[in-house]
Amino acid sequence: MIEDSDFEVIRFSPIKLPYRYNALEPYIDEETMEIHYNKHYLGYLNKINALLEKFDVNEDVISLMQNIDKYPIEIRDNGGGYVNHSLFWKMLRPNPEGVSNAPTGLVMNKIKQDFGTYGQFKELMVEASKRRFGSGWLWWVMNRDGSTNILATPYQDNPYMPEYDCYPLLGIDVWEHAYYLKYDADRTKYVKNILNIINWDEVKNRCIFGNRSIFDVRIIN
Ligand code: MN3
Repeated sequence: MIEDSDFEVIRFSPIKLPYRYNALEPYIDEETMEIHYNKHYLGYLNKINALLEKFDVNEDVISLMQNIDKYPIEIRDNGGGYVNHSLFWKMLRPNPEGVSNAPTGLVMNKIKQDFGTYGQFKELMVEASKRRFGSGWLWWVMNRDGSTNILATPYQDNPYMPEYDCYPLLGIDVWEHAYYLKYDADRTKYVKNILNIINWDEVKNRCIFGNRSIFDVRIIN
């Protein structure tokens, strides 16, 4: 039985970065990672914890996202920021030698089924990232019927929120703070490059869990 790590791990406490700040080079530089983790991520975490106390919120993290319309916008922004980055750190892995990082097995089969080829999947990711004007996130998501598609959300919105109502398989931060030190304004180059460090094992686990029971869990919850 595969546990859904979103429920097990994300409880408004910091996810430890599963690699060193410089481990994602040459694709993401050390300074960007250090600022992104300590300033941005821990900033969202501190703010959401203060807001939960202020508004006396007692929901678990995922329920909070699913019911986000009941809460003030600061909870949406900081709670979303906390959840999205907690997922994001685990979706990356080092690839210092720059070896080929195409998905395999179950993930590749799902991509072929829904997008034709991995090349087309990558193209659609890049296109969606261009259409997201301003800050946001790029996602590969699973719908309730098991189909998947690419989604770009504004600010710190995420697929759990009711207007999207789907399950995140892969998420990529496309805020400028995620890439501008190394890529300047070239979001396209950043998105193409980050595909070299996607942790497809993590994505595979999410595919299996999403496929099996995420929506049942959500209903019970
Ligand atoms: Mn960010």
